Order: sequence, then C-alpha cells, then structure tokens
Amino acid sequence: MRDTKYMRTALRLAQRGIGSVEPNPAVGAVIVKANQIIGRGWHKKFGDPHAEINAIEDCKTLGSNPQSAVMYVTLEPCSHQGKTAPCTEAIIAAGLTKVVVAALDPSEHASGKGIEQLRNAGIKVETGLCEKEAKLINAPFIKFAATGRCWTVLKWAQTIDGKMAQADNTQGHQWISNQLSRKDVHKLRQRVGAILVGINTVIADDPLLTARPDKGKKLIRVVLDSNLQIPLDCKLLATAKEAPLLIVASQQAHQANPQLVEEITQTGAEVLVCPDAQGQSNLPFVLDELSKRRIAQLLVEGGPTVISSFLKENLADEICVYISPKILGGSGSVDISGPMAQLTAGFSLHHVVLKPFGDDVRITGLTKGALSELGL
Ligand code: AOF
Ligand code: ZN
Repeated sequence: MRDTKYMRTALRLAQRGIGSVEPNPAVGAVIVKANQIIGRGWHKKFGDPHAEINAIEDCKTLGSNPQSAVMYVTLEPCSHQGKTAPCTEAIIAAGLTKVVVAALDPSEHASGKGIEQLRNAGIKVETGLCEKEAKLINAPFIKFAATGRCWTVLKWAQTIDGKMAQADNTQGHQWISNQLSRKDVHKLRQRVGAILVGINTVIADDPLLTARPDKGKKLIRVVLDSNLQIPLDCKLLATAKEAPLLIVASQQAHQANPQLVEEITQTGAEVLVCPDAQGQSNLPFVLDELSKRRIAQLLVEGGPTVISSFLKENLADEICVYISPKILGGSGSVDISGPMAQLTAGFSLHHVVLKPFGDDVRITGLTKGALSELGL
C-alpha cells in the first residue's frame, strides 16, 4: 500500500514535465527512508537533469542523506551517457539500497540495461508497480522508443450537432470552442514535434500552426496538399523561415508545376513529394517520413476529411475532442459526421478522461491500436 502511495507521488511529479520535456519522457522520482519522503525530483525540461538526479539533489538541499534509502521512479533509470551522465551511476554513488521502477524504458540505449547495472552493483530492483499508469503518462515516448513510429493525436472542436465551423464566415474567423479550450490546444501543441492539416483548412482558416506562447519549440508544420493549391500569400508560407513547413504534394502536381514549387521553396518551405500511391492513401508514407525525422508525436488538427482518413486507416493513437454546448443547425457548416460515416465499423475509446473548460468539455481517449502498441 505504502509502495503504491510513493509511486503515485512520483507519477504526479512526472506529469509536471509534460509539455516541456518532449520528445524525452516525463519522469518522476521520490526517495524514501524510514517511511518518510526525503527527496523529490522530476525531469523539468528537455536536456536538463533527469528525475533521479533531481531527487538525489533534493535530499542534499533538504539536508537528508540518501544512503540506504529507497527510490521510487516512474521509468527505468538510464545507464547511458546522453546529454547528462548516467542516472545509474548517481544512484550507485548515492548509496541507495533499493530502486522500485514502474515501467521499463524500451529505448535501444536502455531496455533493461539500467536495471541490470543497478543489480550488478548490489542494489535491489523491483519493477512493475503502477506500470500501466506510468506507460500512459509516457505513451508517445514508449510507442516511439519501441516501434520507431510516431504517436498520432487527432484533435478537433465541434458543436453538439457535429459542426466544426460557422456557415457565414464573412465576419472573419468565428471560433467553435471557447478561449480556455483554445489555450489548452496550445498546451497540446507544446507536447508534439509536428502538426498536420489538410489544404482545405489552410484555404478556409489561414492558420499559423505554431505553439503559443512561444517557448522556443520549433514544430514542423505539415500540410497535405496533393495538388499544390497552397495560397502563396498564406501565413504558413509567410513564416516558413521562422518555423519549419513541409508541403506534401503528389508526384504529378510536383512535376506539372516546377515554377510554383520553386516559389514555395523560395519562402523557406520544403516540398515533400509523395510517390504515386496508385489511388491508395499517402498517409503511411507521411507518417514514415516524419518518424524518420525523429518526430515522436504528431498532432492532426483537421479538417474532417483528414481526421476521418486517419481513423479509417487505423492510424490514430489518441483522440482529443472539444465539445462546445451549441447547436448551430443551418448556421453551421463543415460537418464531422459526414466523412466519419465512411468508417465501416464503430469503436470506443479507452482510458477516457473528461475535462471541462468553462462551458466546453474535452474528451480524450486512446484507440485500441494504441493500447496494443503500449502492451496494455
Ligand atoms: C529524460 N528524463 O528523467 C529520464 C530519462 O538525452 P538525455 O541525456 O536527456 O537522455 C534521454 C534518455 O534518458 C531518454 O530517452 C530515456 O531513455 C532516458 N531517461 N530521460 O529525459 C528522465 N529518466
Ligand atoms: Zn537518466
């Protein structure tokens, strides 16, 4: 019982890093001696010291000695020299006698090596406590480390009657979700390495697709634009030198429009040519390409056709929907239920979390495919 309580504390600490540590994992650690927590730590920011190091440092700051204490850590400690020195060495040097680990790290540089090193040094290691919770916190990291394929999140906002926009947009852009929900979307953008939309979204909304406020994160902005219809005066192209932009075009459109390709490239954007898919979807190619570029997490922000394609092809891991308590009826347009009707079989989400944002409600959940990738 006590063990679980300490690990849950470490899990809560880990969560503080979400949005700042990616593509690395969010990790938490607590150090316990004589039934007292004597040090706490978590990984705060990409490139900064790991959770274990911060917990050992915290003991020192608080004037306690970690010698003969037990560490509860949410992920297997690293044993490799990365941006920081191996945590296993620090754990051994601090004189801890036991380490309780929630989830193993499936990365090539880890996968059991950290645990082996601790055991070889005579430290008792237990694994698997709160493993499910630990895997869920770091689901994108675990999938990417284990499979080399990026975790895909589909996000959209809709009214109760499934509308994603106002029919009349002569007044400029009118939002479906409220300001609190939109702020939350920017937190989600901080988590991911790339963000993807279809060309219709670019034409209708002229989005910027950056994470705001700017914390220095350079998301790759991806536009599915088979026929190269991107307006040359759009905000995405205007900012292509400041934030990476990838325009995904068909081979045919690329060959037929050399001048246009040149103009797009001149802005600083990259045109990625999809090999002729013979009428098949090009999404697997795009996901492969992003994974090759070490993108561990992709956010798909629509519109409805693109979202439905990811679902139809079983390429989504996580779904995040903001529902606004409105019924737009005839004054709404862009109906999510239209393209969704092409899904031959329905399905339910797993590990669902509901969260209110003012009057809006956010529903998040994982697909069955995601669960099997995580071994849950
Ligand atoms: C983290 N934070 O608290 C732990 C990690 O590039 P580095 O040196 O920061 O090492 C990153 C790897 O270290 C990461 O992929 C994971 O395997 C391991 N553990 N990483 O960022 C942490 N404990
Ligand atoms: Zn480490």
